[in-house]
Amino acid sequence: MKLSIVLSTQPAQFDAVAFKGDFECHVARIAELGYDGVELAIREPKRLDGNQVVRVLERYGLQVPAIGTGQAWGEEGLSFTDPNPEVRAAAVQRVKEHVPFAARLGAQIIIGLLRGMVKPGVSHEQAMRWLIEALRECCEAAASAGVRLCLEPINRYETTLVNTVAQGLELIAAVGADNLGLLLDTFHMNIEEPTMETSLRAAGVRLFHFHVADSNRWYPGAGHIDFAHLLTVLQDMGYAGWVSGEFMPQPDGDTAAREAIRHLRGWGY
Ligand code: LER
Ligand code: MN
Repeated sequence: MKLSIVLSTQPAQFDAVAFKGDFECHVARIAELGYDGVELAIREPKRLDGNQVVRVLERYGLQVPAIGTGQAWGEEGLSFTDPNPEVRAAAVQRVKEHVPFAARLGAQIIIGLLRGMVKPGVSHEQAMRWLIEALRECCEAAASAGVRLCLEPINRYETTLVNTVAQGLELIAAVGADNLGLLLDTFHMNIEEPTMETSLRAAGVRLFHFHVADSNRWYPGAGHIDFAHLLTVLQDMGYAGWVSGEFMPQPDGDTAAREAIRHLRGWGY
């Protein structure tokens, strides 16, 4: 099973990222620890020196399974479900701007918090209609470049839109695009799903990407989630995607990244 870890290409507020800051130094360390890839968190692709990023990744032999887009929400407040149409359009535009670099890297694009949440004065139904429209437009733009989108169900304390796997699958059916699937994250699943195994199996072939953090959002092995069991389930499902570490830099980023791979590889996957 291929393992990656989330790495931000610029400083960010989101704290469940083990590595932020000096890009090349972190890429070198991630490769040295034995990871196969890095999941890049990118706020604004236009401001990124893509050639430089690719050079560094090639130098250390790392792949990029997915690009995270949540910083555009966290730092700029962009979302698919904002009552202001200009903000919604800017969020869609931002995803479209991720497509060329994602295509170059062979990476998927993650839609996490960029979907937004139900804002005051907006009904849940209206927010869902905006979300479906936005996803259709983004999926169409991505499909022409052969890029897939991963919608991440996120726990109720972070958003009021799409908290569970069942809601994620309903949304995918409503959007009706073959290149839309789910990113499932053990931290959110531990809060929202009755059992992780049943929900993983329900996602089935629509599981495009997988985030791992333990129950406390520390590295796998620091809490009470049974990762040996989950990896067995993924294998049994024929999951051919990546397992990507998204956890807090606790007690520090380096220790967290080292302990995560030791724990996950320790089961022989
Ligand atoms: C992003 O992948 C995530 O899991 C969210 O919790 C972001 O807040
Ligand atoms: Mn996640």
